[in-house]
Amino acid sequence: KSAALAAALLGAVASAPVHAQDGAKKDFKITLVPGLTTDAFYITMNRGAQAAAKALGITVDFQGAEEFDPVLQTPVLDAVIARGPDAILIAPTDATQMIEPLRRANEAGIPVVTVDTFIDDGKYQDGSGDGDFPVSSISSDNVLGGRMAARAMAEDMGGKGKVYISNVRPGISTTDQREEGFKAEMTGKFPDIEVLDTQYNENDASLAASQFQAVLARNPDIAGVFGANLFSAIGAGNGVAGANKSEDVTVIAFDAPPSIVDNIKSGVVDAAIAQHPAEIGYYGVMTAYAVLTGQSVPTTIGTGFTVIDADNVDDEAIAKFIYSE
Ligand code: T6T
Repeated sequence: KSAALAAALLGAVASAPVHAQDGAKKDFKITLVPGLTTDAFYITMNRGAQAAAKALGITVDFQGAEEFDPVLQTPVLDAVIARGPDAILIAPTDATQMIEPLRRANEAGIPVVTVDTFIDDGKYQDGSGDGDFPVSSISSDNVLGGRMAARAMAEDMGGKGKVYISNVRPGISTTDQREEGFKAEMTGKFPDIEVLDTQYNENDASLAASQFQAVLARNPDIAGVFGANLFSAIGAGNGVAGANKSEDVTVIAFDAPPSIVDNIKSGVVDAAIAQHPAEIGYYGVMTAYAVLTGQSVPTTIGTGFTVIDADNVDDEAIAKFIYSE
């Protein structure tokens, strides 16, 4: 029966009318606007985007600011819109503040796909919210990632002790969701772990490191730090190592640049929740291409995680999840 159904479906595909846009322009130009240009996470995302561009025979360029800041990202975006690419992939640096700048792209007829971070509630094309217009959101499930970080931390700490989250700033969809997931998991499943106030570091690893010293001074029994993104995690690791506290303090990192991998090998970082940024870039470009060639697309695409720790850090299968620089 199922063979007959499959044959019927194949027949239907084979006899489907040729899409009206086949034979139309295909040498599309897409711009990828990262959260910032000098971040291994976005550099890796661009690697995936370039792989997709090559497969499709189209062009993707990478234009961004040097810091993760909506005030700096907006003029970059305006300049990109003025050049009129066929589509924009963007990691918006603030869920609310980037809605109006991105509306200008939409009004200029340029399809917008958000990658990594999102605007508004991240649920697009559902008829609700000011930022409903992007065609798709391609990202990690950051609430889940935060929960995974909490589980890794609780396991390493034996389920009890004081911890805090080192985070960038409120208003960023990804890092807000990681914090939400981390706290929900700790509150719901690990009642003997106390989560202290979050320390916001403005994406500055040095500030994140000095914040560890300050938290340690107030809480000599601090037992864990969750670095909720690459710079927070590098700072947390440096702060803990600088205070000679690696034996007593569990560090869980979000993101997996080479320096965090080195810190796992040396025992400063206990585990990293690696995102799959190359997948985000690859599927972001594929999604934009689908839209440009008249296909319908999923409004959200979720990419996965790989947990890296001392047990698997040297495995061959892990190497492809270490970010490029
Ligand atoms: O963690 C990533 C990204 O997912 C987040 O939105 C911002 O920070 C990073 O780029 C790492 O620095």
